[in-house]
Amino acid sequence: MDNIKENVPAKQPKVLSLIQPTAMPTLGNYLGALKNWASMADDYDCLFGVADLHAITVRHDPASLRRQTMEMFALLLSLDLKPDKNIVFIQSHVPAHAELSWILNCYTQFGEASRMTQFKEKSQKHADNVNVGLFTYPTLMAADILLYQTNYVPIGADQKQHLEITRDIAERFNGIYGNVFTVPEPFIGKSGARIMSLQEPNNKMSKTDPNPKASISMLDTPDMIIKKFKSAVTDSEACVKYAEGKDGINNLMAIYSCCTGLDYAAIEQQFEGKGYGDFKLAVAQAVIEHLRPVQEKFNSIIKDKSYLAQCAQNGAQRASYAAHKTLEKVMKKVGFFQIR
Ligand code: ATP
Ligand code: LTN
Repeated sequence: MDNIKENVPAKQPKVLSLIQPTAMPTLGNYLGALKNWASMADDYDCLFGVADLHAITVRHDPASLRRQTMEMFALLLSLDLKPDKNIVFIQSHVPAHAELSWILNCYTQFGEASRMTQFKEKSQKHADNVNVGLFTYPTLMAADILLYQTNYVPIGADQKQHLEITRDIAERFNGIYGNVFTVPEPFIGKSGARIMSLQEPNNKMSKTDPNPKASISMLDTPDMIIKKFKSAVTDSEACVKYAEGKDGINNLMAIYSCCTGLDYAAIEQQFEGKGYGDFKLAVAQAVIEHLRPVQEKFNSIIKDKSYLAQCAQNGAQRASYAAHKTLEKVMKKVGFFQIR
């Protein structure tokens, strides 16, 4: 009996995170978020997905959304996310997300949704299209998370408020109907992995920055990467040292550290007496090597449309199965008439 127990794999805590297919991710998204996903793939029972339903909360071009969703999905398959063990899927392929989000809307107060800073920022940025979907963005995100009884949600600091409202909604629902939802915890990576713009190093590197020199896309070629690092903004000290006021160099050191595993003292030692030109080239080379395996895998996967379709279907089926257990329980609790 004991032997049988030993052979049964222990149940792993559940992890879920999604990314919007609004543009090809940057080196910032990779080092700050996607690389963390890959590092959790072995030790947790993970679901990773493309948040295409969230992407239509701002005006978009349908053809671009279709292409970007496929590219984002192919990119997720190119990371070491263990898709045989974990679930990699596209949000709109699992109708339970939209169904649960409607129910959660009815357990979310107008006032609490109005306090979301992302809603306030995006309503200002897209003043001509302040749609109701933008307002209920957090309840869809809560549905993503709560459907799978998620324990941990890897997110950037900007999404913390959305996780807090998710916890509030879950606790409120549980308070009325008993233990229906697991109350999730945020999993925020090291702040060291906040990568800044190469042109304005006190702003974060962002995939929608209109200046192409400011960010490294995950699919940039080696030549583009070298060019962008050569033109990265630094300072006039010509000394590779991590210090206050040296935002440009600090950022390059953070990137180099993430890609090589070296700490700042080791980097300072390696570049002692050398100029910024040498350092920038070394950072560019480290990034090129770091992205190379992901790019190679992406380039072969994106060409294989039938493999992509097969993976998307597999992800959708497995996610739907997992989501349904919670959705059915919720529907029963709120009193919907059940046929069976
Ligand atoms: P946008 O340009 O549309 O604001 P973004 O590049 O900021 O997008 P998001 O889609 O908002 O990226 O975020 C995806 C994930 O990447 C989040 O977990 C976020 O915290 C993380 N992330 C985004 N930018 C950075 C960055 N510069 N450094 C580290 N992590 C980042
Ligand atoms: N809002 C997130 C993307 C997102 C997400 C989620 C993250 C949608 N659903 C569920 C974690 C869990 C963003 O813009 N980064």
